[in-house]
Amino acid sequence: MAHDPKPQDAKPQDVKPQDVKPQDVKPQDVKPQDVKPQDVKPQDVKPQDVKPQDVKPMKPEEILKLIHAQRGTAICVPTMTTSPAWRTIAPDDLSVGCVGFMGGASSLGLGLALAQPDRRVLVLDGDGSLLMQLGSLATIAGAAPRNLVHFLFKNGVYHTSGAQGIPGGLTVDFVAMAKGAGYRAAYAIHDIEDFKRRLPELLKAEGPVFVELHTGLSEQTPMTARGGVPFPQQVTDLRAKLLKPRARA
Ligand SMILES: Cc1ncc(C[n+]2csc(CCOP(=O)(O)OP(=O)(O)O)c2C)c(N)n1
Ligand SMILES: [Mg+2]
Repeated sequence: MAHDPKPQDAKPQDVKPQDVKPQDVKPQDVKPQDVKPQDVKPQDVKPQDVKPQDVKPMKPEEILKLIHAQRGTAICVPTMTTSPAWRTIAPDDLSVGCVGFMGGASSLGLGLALAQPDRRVLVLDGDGSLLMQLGSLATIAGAAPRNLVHFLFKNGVYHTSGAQGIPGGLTVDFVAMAKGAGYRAAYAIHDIEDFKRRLPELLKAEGPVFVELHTGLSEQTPMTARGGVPFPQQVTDLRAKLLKPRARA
């Protein structure tokens, strides 16, 4: 006896395009290979779609040299691949690095900013690190330290641990996240000349200020340039410098 056709009996070739209603198509049904270049309109391309090969990313070391030259008496909190470069560029700095506790640089910077309200604190963060402790954006915005500038070195990868892609890669919009969390201001900078022009203002601006820096990979990582002062010793040294009357810049 012939049976009634069941949905599982339908073959793909039995389904005609005109049978498919827009409401039947779910976003997860669209495969990248289904999208043809001619389907993409210029207005569909968002800044976060720009691929690294389209723009020349800034060199982290150049950024750090500019920050070093203009930091004044600021305390700096480098982490991950900004750490070895910062050690070389600013060996006697008022700084304390964050390497053993991934994602802690911004919270460490917040504590320092609250403890030293008359001094600038500059966090030199990694994108993978910030993603790991994203809630720190809201914590910082809530505490609203006027003296904190949060620089994010956005390279799209966990460079220190072998350059694996971070979740979302370069599409993650940290500026929107920082603004959404409540930072007083948040900017993205792609070009070193633009950074040079804007840095003096950024260092004076009322915080918390967030600056997403589009960078390439640094020359060294904490894995290729091991060493440096252990964290507890860095804290002791920084405390001694800060408590000295007229702590040096
Ligand atoms: C909780 C935790 N998970 C993983 C690691 C291993 N780890 C060390 S460095 C690193 C990557 C850091 O990436 P990012 O913050 O983007 O800095 P970059 O190295 O790119 O400068 C990872 C995953 C860690 N240290 N702690
Ligand atoms: Mg990174």
